[in-house]
Amino acid sequence: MPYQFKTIIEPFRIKTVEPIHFTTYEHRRQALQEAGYNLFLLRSEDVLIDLLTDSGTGAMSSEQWAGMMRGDESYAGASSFYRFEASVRSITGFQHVIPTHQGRAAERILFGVLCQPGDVVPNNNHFDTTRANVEYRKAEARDLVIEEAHQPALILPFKGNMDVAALERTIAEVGPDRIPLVMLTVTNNAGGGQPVSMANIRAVSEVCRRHGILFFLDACRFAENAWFIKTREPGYADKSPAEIAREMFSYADGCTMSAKKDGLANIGGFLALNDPPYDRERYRDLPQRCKNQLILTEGFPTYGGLAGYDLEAIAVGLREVLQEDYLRYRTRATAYVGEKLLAAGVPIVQPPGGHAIYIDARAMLPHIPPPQYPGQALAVTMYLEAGIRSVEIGQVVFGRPTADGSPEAPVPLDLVRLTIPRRVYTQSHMDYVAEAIEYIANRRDQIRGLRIVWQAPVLRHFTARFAPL
Ligand code: P70
Repeated sequence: MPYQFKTIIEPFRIKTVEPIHFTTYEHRRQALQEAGYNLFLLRSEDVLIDLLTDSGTGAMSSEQWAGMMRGDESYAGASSFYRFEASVRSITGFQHVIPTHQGRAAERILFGVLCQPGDVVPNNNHFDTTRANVEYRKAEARDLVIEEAHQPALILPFKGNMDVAALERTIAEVGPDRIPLVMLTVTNNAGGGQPVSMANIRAVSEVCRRHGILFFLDACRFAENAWFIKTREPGYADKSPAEIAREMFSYADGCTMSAKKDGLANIGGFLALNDPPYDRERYRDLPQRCKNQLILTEGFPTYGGLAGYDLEAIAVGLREVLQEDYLRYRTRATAYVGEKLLAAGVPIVQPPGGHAIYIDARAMLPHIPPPQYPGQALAVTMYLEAGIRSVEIGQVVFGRPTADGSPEAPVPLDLVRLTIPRRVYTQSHMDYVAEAIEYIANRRDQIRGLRIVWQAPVLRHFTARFAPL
């Protein structure tokens, strides 16, 4: 037997490099002040290591760049579209493939066509734009993740699962007529990047079918979810990630997708669906009505707001993301950061997710109450001390201001997400991140909370301005 080496290495070598920018403490202090302590408002040149998001920030492969040269920029019927459609169909099995400029455009089209005021849309956890697009239709976005997901330190293989009994109760209470669809977000981004098991996907699908309700996956990180099923769920060890992904999609009627994540592309997304199997008035001609909306705001159905070369990059990326070498490295690289932080005594959401490590800021900074945004305070400190840009996923993203200016009701978790772009940073970058966070953790008592001085009525985290307390 040949020796099995234990070190999991990056399954690529680097052909193009991009400099990153070192700045002084004083420069960062100034930049923060000008940005109103909102890391979204920083210039990227002022950031050393950018862990704001894994969305659109990945490095493309030589095969993807080669595909881009093949891009057919015809307005209608471009060959790039047919390659894109074939790739999406082979992975998802869905009949209708509608390209969009990113995930939220697919959400807006789907919810715009399906949702009416007073409806309820259950999900394990809606992510920010998904919730906003449901609420924009005056429908309720209801989170039904299992109770255990609210205990950050608890280790469970599938903490992204939906509470199926809670789904049954919701349907009984609201009535199936007011539930246009049920969604599952794989992996569960708002809840720590935790996966959903195949058994849970199947169970949710069965409930939906029994009540004649459409079931969609928010599939942004479907490949990472498939890998966790392969490595954690009995019966899947010998199946390929592609086979597992295909089974995941087989239980759903459609999906929304941001190709900026597991599409390994810098822009793009899609809505893919089958003809609804139920005879309900609001499902009539659903794919066609989605395409009509697409033409109104995104573009003709064979490009949907994307260039031909974007469609090519996605077509190739969707296949590369399912390669075992890639997924083994991807999940290992993320877990590596988590293990280093745990060893330094930093509380994180356990077990490590696929695309990010989530620091439990409420546990780390117990002296800062939720209405003073402990996650934002930690994220700001990480930038100030080390030039690292992370993102708060907690009170700032999901909290809502009160009408009378009294303290906001606390949301379940205050997390800071260290989001790892795909195929971009090396192990030494992550060693630096871990060292910086350990340094900050040792001085955590000195961190103070913030207050919001300005906020937009929806998706406030992108543009809000803060002041230190
Ligand atoms: C992220 C970005 C996007 C997203 C998602 C899920 C589960 C849909 C979408 C929308 C958003 C973000 C958050 C903080 C900082 C920067 C960006 N998630 N569903 O990083 O897709 O962005 O293509 O419209 O995670 O998690 P799209």
